[in-house]
Amino acid sequence: MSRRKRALITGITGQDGSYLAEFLLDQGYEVVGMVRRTSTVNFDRIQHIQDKLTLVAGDLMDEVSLMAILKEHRPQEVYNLAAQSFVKTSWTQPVFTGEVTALGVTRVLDAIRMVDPEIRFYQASSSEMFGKVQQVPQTERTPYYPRSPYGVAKVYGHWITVNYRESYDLFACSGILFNHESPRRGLEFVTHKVTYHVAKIKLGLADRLPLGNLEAQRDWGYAPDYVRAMWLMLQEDHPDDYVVATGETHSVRRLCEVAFGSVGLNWEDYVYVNPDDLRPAEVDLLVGDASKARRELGWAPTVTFEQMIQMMVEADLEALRSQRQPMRL
Ligand code: NAP
Ligand code: G4F
Repeated sequence: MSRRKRALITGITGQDGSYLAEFLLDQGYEVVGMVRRTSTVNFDRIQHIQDKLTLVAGDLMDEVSLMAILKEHRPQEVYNLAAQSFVKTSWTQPVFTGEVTALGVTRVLDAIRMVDPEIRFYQASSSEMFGKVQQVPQTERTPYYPRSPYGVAKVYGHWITVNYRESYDLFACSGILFNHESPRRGLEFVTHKVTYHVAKIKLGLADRLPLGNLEAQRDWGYAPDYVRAMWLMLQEDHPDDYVVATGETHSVRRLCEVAFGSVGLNWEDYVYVNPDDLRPAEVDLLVGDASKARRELGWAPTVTFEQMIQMMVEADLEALRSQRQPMRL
């Protein structure tokens, strides 16, 4: 039997899953990644490490597949990163979002409870749970007021994690992560939508950028910093919940200024408000207080907002120049 620690990641094909897989491999883990059966393979973000991973088919909609994976691969740690994660889509697919993003968490927890209750569990909770914020900045004690079907589903996922910890004594942690971005971010999210358009405009491949609410403010951090926090939580003596955030907030307008400014362009010459990009209900302001994570986990962010946006613009320019798909590597 191998002495290396083994971790299971759901959502390994996503932004965070790919960075967490890299991080755990560097820590000497065997990494098992759960992937959905799709008609077209979408392993772009993990292609470069695919030969070091064990990929297994499963779905958060299907508890049988989760139990089978746990029985066969016997991980000591499970990171549940899989979700329908795009807030806007949660209004057009609210039931599906609830099935995956909310009930999916119960399916994983229940599989753990039945197969091996010693497994340490990480749940990808979200600052979207704070919604119409009741306190500024937001901490682990701030009440939730979700503003989207996605936010509501994440509140369920959060509380079922707390409930299984208290009911069955599982080592179950919830990371309340504020927005985090990278060159691997999906193109539908605002940071990557902006940096990709900046790169296209700079190269003469586009001339306008439609956006929604320019006044929304977010606490944007760098994804590789955030996956480190997930791992740190599962190395503690006791399971707990932690806010992970930079403590700084910026508006979408400021994001545009920084991104266009990084290639010498004035954002106001290109950006226009497209009503289709507005949301039925908005989260106006998110800014997190990660003092508990700093104090107890020794966690701190290493990359500033400006550095990260610059990095994303450069990656998009590079990808477009070499005619690669921009969103992955
Ligand atoms: P992402 O890039 O959208 O990745 C989502 C992952 O979930 C993908 O691998 C996707 O697989 C998988 N997935 C979706 N439905 C599934 C299902 N039914 N069964 C199994 N897998 C499924 O998201 P991310 O940005 O990496 O975020 C990771 C997690 O953190 C998510 O739970 C998200 O809600 C949460 N979160 C993210 C942020 C952030 O700012 N990034 C902040 C707070 C919380 P496919 O590739 O097959 O679609
Ligand atoms: O980039 P976004 O789509 O991210 P959002 O809604 O904050 O959600 C992300 O962060 C959450 C953590 O708080 C995660 F849980 C979730 O999974 C996801 O990763 O939008 C950010 C802000 C919003 O206020 C939105 O209204 O940008 C505003 N925005 C303005 N124009 C836009 C656009 N967002 C998108 N996606 N596209 C636009 O054109």
